[in-house]
Amino acid sequence: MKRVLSGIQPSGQLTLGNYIGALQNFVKLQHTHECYFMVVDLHAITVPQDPAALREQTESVAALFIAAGIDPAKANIFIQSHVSAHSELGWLLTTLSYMGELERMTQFKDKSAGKDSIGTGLFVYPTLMAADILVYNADLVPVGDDQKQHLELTRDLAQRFNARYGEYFTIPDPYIPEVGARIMSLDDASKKMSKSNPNPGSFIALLDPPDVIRKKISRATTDSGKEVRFNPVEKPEVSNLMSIYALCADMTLQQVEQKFEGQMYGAFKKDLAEQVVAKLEPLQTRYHEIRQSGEIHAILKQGAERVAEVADKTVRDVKERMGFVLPR
Ligand code: AQP
Repeated sequence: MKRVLSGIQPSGQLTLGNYIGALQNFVKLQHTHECYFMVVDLHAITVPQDPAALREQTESVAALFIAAGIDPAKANIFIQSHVSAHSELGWLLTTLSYMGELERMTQFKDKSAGKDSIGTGLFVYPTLMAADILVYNADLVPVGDDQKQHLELTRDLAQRFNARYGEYFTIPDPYIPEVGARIMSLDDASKKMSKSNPNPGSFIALLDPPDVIRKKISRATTDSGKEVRFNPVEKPEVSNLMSIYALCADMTLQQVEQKFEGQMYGAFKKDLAEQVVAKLEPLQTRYHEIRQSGEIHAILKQGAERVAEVADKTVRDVKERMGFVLPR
């Protein structure tokens, strides 16, 4: 079985975008791959986080992994900071990286644009991401467009290490999911739906209560036209809502178009809200059960202990190859 690795930052409440773009695929992958799914708290702190919120969000993301259907008996679920090998390999790989290649990262350029002071963590974050992947010698990494460049850097660092110290790291490949939809923001269809967007009306959180979901969808931006027609160029907002409908109701876009032929946006939005509410209801019920039971801590502890065996061995091997004296 090929090894797949992916992570989600606890930088806010998970959104419908995270569910459709990441969690749903994780659930499928666990049946066909050896999976490593983690809550990447060390990445979240590359921008300031409130400690209490970070703690709550980290537990919440982990519980949502399970509520979404990831089975801890099938996939490794853990918190990145519970496995110290990530940070250690991150530093070792940082020393192999060059300023120039990190400066070229478009995500760094975007996130630092117009800021007076830019955190060093944001700058070196791609080398930590490389460590996350290489510490397990993962074969495949599900990546969106914005992460492709970071995976390229990971491959470069792995090849650089192998050339300098002898073949060791697996060179990871991007994994392109069969159904990959990018869900856009409810207030601006040119931006992706993001959990850290300061406007909560821009996203549907997986844990939003039904009335909040109804309100957010009823207020979602639409064009001044009337037809419920899929055309991402001319009607990006309605097309985004149609994608959400199709994914929640398990229909094709054509079926959604036919269903709402001759109907106004208001009727479409009302029905859409009910589809989203129905889709999220079982996940929310399961989530609250998991949080109340407290079982998440034992699952995360077990997950971290299991993966640490692989990760610690990698760090030991890498240090040995680089010339460190290992404790005897
Ligand atoms: N809008 C989206 N549509 C589809 N997939 C999405 N993902 C995120 N937003 C959408 C996928 O969710 C995973 C989470 O990745 P992340 O937490 O590392 O950060 P991100 O991609 O930057 O997600 P957010 O929600 O936008 O977080 P913030 O606001 O903190 O930057 C990834 O697999 C991503 O593709």
